[in-house]
Amino acid sequence: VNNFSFSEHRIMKNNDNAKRAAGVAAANLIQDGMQVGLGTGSTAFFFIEHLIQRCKEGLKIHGIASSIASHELALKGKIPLLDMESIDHLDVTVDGADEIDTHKRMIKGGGGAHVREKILACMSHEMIVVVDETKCVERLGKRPLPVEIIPFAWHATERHLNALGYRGKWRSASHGKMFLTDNGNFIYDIYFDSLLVDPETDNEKILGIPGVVDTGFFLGIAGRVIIGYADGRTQTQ
Ligand code: A5P
Repeated sequence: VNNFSFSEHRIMKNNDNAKRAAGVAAANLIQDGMQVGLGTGSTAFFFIEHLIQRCKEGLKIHGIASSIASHELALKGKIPLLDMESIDHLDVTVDGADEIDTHKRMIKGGGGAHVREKILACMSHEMIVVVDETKCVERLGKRPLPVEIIPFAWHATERHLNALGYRGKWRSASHGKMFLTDNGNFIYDIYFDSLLVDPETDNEKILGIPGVVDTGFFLGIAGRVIIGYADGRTQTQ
């Protein structure tokens, strides 16, 4: 039996207590029989970790992961996993965010997994968002907006984005190579000059460019938001 402890393999970071509190609270909402979308990132990690614990204690669920990393984590923890071809809806998806505003609009994709994350969230009866308090903002746009782009179109798409006034940087992996998503695409991170007034319009403009697979905007998708604090408290909105 692989009796692993995830936390032993990670370096504790500043917000880990807050992230863990949110992740654990979300995992405690999962009920027997649910089909659950598993998010990606350091906060979703704590959710999956606690869900594994609950499954070991007898919780009966099925999961489907939004990234190869989360799939491997869940597989290792023996959460029974589904594949996309076998499902047409999910009860709930639990996932983190890079930023979330007062209207529950989000920027996601810091880990480059936002396309699959959005697919699972939109198949779900509810997307539960788990964040530490630093992710909560009045207005979006301080963090870059990840845009997934088909490699064939990278040059044309960048020119098109720039012509519309969106400027950014291609995400690189180690060794200076282009970062590749789980879907085999590139990520262009758009940096905004000022906070966003109308993310819906920005989203439509960017999505209208051929070569763009999807943006990291999640607009009108979030259900409950569980905010974790460093002292272990959580607040649900
Ligand atoms: C993954 O691509 C992202 O959408 C993450 O869900 C988001 O970046 C939040 O990640 P953290 O919980 O690690 O901040």
